[in-house]
Amino acid sequence: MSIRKLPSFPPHSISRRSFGKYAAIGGSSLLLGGCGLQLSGKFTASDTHSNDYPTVLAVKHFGKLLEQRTAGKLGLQMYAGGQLGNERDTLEITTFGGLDFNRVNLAPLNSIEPLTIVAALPFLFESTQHMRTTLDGPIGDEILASLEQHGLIGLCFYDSGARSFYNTRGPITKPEDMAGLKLRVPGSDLYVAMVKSLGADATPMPLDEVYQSLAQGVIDGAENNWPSFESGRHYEVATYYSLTQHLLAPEVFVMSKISWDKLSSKEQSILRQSAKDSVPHMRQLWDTQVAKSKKIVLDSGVAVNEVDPAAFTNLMTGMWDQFITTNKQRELVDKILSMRTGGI
Ligand code: GTR
Repeated sequence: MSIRKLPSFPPHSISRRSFGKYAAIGGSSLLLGGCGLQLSGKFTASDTHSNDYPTVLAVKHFGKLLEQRTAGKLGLQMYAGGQLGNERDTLEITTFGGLDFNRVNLAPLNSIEPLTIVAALPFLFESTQHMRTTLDGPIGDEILASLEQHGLIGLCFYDSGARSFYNTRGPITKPEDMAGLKLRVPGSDLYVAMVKSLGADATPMPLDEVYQSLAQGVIDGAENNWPSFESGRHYEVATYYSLTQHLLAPEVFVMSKISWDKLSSKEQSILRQSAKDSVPHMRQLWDTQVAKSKKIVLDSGVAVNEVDPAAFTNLMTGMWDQFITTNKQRELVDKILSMRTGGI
């Protein structure tokens, strides 16, 4: 009798809210059975963002390529807007094969796989180009491959721009301005430490709770890129956006290893190639969306300010060593630094 090794997800229970959403589309019994939903004969995919967000459009584009290249045998049904739950919950469901695909940020993977921490370090990438070149090559492939032991097939990275702080109180120009601010972060110890290193308080919380928490004063601010700041309507309540640009961490597109293992090797290679081919398309969508979101935010009267990055860089890179604890992580960080054109 063969015993299937379960993915090494850290202790966590799927929230009742996510489980309810998931069960509503017929997933509860399948969750226990550990096989993909395959409603209407199609693979299922989850994304926290709304239907017109670049990550969602890119995954749909991937689905079309897959359908064309397999003469309609394989296709995809997207559940956008967090319909099936938050990223952490849906990731766990994906590892158990209850969902076939998931597009998430690196943050929820940080507690699962140490190599994902590398690409999520603040002020590591000097530019979008540096991030793209690094992750398009062997370093990116190594990080994606590290997910397999956790029940996930890493397919590709997507752009996520630069994350900066926004809040309801006033402009942040130096770390001292952040003292006492209560800032939302995704559920990742790395993010908590980043915010603490600047002297603010960190509150981990799923993305879909941020708008209301800002409006009710439960938190003073958060950090994210232009498109998320805009599409979540956070700019309507947090009217100060301070361009710290501390993180250029990418998004990741993953597949359940359980679903993957059911495919022939020919189908697997078509699928992998289709994911890679969706990346240039996503980058175009992304650049267009950043420009659109910027305009909406600026037109709304949000006070946007530049910062002198030096003080932020010193404090935030000062905490790298807490998280870079293995030789492999160190090796990748050193390689990434050596690929900077502006020097280390
Ligand atoms: C966005 C990202 C989401 C999610 C979100 C967050 O930029 O696209 O996947 O991670 O940030 O802050 O939770």
